[in-house]
Amino acid sequence: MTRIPIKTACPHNCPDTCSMFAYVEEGKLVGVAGNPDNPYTRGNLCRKVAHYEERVYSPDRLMYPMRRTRKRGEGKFERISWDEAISEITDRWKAILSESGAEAILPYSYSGTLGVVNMNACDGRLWNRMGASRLLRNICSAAAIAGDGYVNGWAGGIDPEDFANSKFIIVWGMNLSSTNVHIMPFIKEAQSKGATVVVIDPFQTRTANSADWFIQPKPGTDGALALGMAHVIFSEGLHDEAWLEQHSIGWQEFRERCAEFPPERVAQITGLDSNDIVTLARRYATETPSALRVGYGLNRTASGGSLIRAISCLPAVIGAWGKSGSGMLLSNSPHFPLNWSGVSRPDLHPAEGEPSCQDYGRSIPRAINMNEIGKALLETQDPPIRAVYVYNSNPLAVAPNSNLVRKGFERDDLFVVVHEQMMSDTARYADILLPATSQMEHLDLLRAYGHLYLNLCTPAIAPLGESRPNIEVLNALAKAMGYTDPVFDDTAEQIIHTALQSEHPYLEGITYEHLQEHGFAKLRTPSNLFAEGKGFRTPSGKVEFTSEAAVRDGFDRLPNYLPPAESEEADPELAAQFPINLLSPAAHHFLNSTFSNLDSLKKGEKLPRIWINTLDAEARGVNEGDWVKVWNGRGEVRLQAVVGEKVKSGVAWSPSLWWHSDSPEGGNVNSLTSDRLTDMGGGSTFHTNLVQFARLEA
Ligand SMILES: Nc1nc2c(c(=O)[nH]1)N[C@H]1C(S)=C(S)[C@@H](COP(=O)(O)OP(=O)(O)OC[C@H]3O[C@@H](n4cnc5c(=O)[nH]c(N)nc54)[C@H](O)[C@@H]3O)O[C@H]1N2
Ligand SMILES: Nc1nc2c(c(=O)[nH]1)N[C@H]1C(S)=C(S)[C@@H](COP(=O)(O)OP(=O)(O)OC[C@H]3O[C@@H](n4cnc5c(=O)[nH]c(N)nc54)[C@H](O)[C@@H]3O)O[C@H]1N2
Ligand SMILES: [Mo]
Repeated sequence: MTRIPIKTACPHNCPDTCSMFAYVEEGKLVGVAGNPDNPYTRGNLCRKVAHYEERVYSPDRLMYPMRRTRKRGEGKFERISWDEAISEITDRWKAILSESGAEAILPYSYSGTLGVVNMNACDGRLWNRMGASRLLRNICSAAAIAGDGYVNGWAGGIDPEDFANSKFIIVWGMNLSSTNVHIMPFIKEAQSKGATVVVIDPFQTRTANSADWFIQPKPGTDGALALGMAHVIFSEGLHDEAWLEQHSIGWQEFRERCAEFPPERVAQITGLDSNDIVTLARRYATETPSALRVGYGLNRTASGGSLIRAISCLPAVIGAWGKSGSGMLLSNSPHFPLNWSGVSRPDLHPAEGEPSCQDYGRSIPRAINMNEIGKALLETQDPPIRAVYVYNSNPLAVAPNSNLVRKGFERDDLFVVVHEQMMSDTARYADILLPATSQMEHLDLLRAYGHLYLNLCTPAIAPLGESRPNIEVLNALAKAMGYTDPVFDDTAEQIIHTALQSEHPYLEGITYEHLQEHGFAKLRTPSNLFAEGKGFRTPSGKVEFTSEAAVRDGFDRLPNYLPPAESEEADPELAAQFPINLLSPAAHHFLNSTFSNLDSLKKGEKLPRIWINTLDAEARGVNEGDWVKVWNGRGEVRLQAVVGEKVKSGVAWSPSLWWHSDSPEGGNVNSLTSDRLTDMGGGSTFHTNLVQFARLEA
C-alpha cells in the first residue's frame, strides 16, 4: 500500500524544527518520518520524535475538561463539560478582576509548542486585553539576549549549513549530538574536509567524543577564557584591524581590558593549561574561516550575561563576520521578520502602546519573572497573585527551586487552571484541568532558532477526545469575559496570514499557499549574513565593544569576567559546605520535561543519574551504580551514581528532566537548583548550583 504523507513539522523547543511527514490510516496516526526534501533536516528525525505516535496516544493524554475533587496535587478529578469549565474559570476571573484588578491574574507559559499561533499569539492577545500580570519568559535565553545584545544587538547568527565551509569550529557549551543533532552532518562534512572541531564543556559529552580537541574548563569561567583568547590575538597582532576600524566601536579600549587577562591568570581561573589557551587563540585566529557554535547552557550560569557578552566579541576581533564558514551562531530567531505585533497585539492593552511579551523590565502592567514563580506565588503583594493559567509549560518540573514552586501552587486561596496534553506534574495541581491538542491535531506556523526555514505544522488527525488548541480555548475565554474585539474570532489560519504580512525581503514569495504545498520555505537571506559589517542591531549599527546601553542598564562599559555566585571564587564559605557544582543540562532522550513519561525514551535515559569524578566518589565511599543522596539548602534528591573521568573533581552532571511523579520521594534535580537570576537579563541559573552528595545505604 502506498501511503501519502501529510507534510507537517515538529513544534518542540529545539533549534532544529524539523520538516516532517505524518502517516495516517483510518484517522489514526500510524507513523512519522523526516521530510527528505528539507536541505537542513534532510529527512532525519531525532530519537524523541521518531515514534511520535507513542506520545500522541500516551495513556497520560488528557481527553476532556476536569474539575479537582481532592486536595490539590493529588491528581484526582471529575469530568465536566467545556461550557462548565469556561464559565467556572471566567466567573472566578471576573470576581478577581473586580476585587483585586487584572494583575492578580498571571498567565504562566513557555515552550510546549514554539508555534506562532499557539505560543506567540496566545502569549499576547487575551492577556494584553485583560491587563493581566506580564510574565517575563526568561527561563531559557534571557542572559544571552542581554549579553550578546550589548555587543551584536542580538542580531541572529550565521546559517548552520555554512558550518560545512569552516576550517576551525568551536562548539562552546553546547551538546550538539543531543540538542542540535541536525547541524552535526554539516560539522562532520567540514571535519572530513580537514577542519578541526573543538568542544569546550566541563563534561565530556557525546559531542566531545566526536571532537578533535576537548577542552574542559571549570563551569562558569568561559568569560575569562574568551577575554584571554582575545588578549593573545591582540598581543600577537592576529586581529583584523581594518575590519575593527570600519565596523566596530571601542576595540582599543577592549584590547586594554583584555590585557588584564594574560594566559597565566586565565589558566588559574579556568583550571586549563595556559599553553592550551594560547594555542586555541592562535588557531582560532589563523585557521580561517573559523566559526563558533555557542550553546545556551553557558547563559544559564549566574554570570551568564557577562560570559556571553565576552564570547560574542570574538568573531569581530578576527574580522570573521560576513564571510563563508565564518562567524558565530547562538540563535537565529531574530532573523524571522514576521508581523509580530499583528500576532501578539500589544495594542489591545488598556495602557495602550506598551510592548508585548518580547521584552522585559517594564513596570506596566507589573511583570513576574517566570524563574521566580515560587517566590511570586508566595510573596507578591499589591495585589497578590490569586489565579494562574498554565499552558505550554510544566513549571512544577522545569522551574528552579521546585520545593518553593510546589509550596506556591499549594496555596489554598490560589485558583489554578492548567491546559495540558498530559497528566504532568503541574496538571496534578490544577483546580480546572483542560485537554490540549498535540501538534498532529492543530495548525500552526513555525519559525526556528537554529536555522533559517519557516515550516507549516499541518494537522494530520482529528483532535483526540475533547482536546482543543490553545488559541481556541483562549478565544473562548476572551468571549466569555465579554471582550468583543474581533481578534478573538481569529482562526489559526487567519493568524498565520497576519504573521506573513510583511514587506521584508526575507519573506518575498513565502505565502501560506507556498507553505501548504512544500511544507517549508527558507528565508530569502543573503548568502553571507553580516557581509560588509551590515546587520548588527546595536544602537550604532556596529559591533559595540564599549556599550553605552550597558552603562545605562547599570553595567560595565566593557565586557568583563565575573566569577559566578555560588562558586568557590565568589562564596568560599558556601563552597566548603557544598563543594560540588552540579550541572543539569538537556537529556538526550527527553526535551526538558516533555517525553519523560514515555517508556521507550525512559529506557534510553535509564534512571535519574549523576556523573561524578572518581576522586569525589572515593572520598565518599561511592561506587558505580550506588544510589546517592544529593542535597543543598534548597532540597534533596536521590540519583544513581556514574563514576569516572567525564567530569573533573568538584563538578557533577545530571541530565534533565525527569518528572517528580517518577521519584518515590517526589522531586527532580530542580529541587536543588536556584531561583537566583543571572547578572544580566534576569535569566535562569540552573548550572550554578552547589551541592553535596553521600552514599545511600541500600
Ligand atoms: N535532547 C534534547 N534536546 C534539547 C533539549 C532537551 O532537553 N533535550 N532542550 C532544548 C532547549 S529548551 C534548549 S534551550 C537547548 C539547550 O541545549 P544546549 O545549548 O546544548 O544547553 P544545555 O543542555 O543547557 O547545556 C549544554 C552543555 O553546556 C555545558 N555547560 C554547562 N555549564 C557550562 C559552562 O559553564 N561552560 C561550558 N563551556 N559549558 C557548560 C553542559 O555540560 C552541557 O553539555 O536544547 C534544546 N534541545
Ligand atoms: N534543571 C534544569 N531545568 C531546566 C532546564 C535545564 O537545562 N535544567 N532547561 C530549561 C529550559 S532551557 C527551558 S526552555 C525550560 C522549558 O520548560 P517548558 O517550556 O515548561 O518545557 P517542557 O518541559 O517541554 O513542558 C512543556 C509542556 O507543554 C505541554 N504542551 C505541549 N504542546 C502543548 C500545546 O499545544 N498546548 C498546551 N496547552 N500544552 C502543550 C507539554 O505536554 C509539556 O508538559 O525548562 C528549563 N528547565
Ligand atoms: Mo530552552
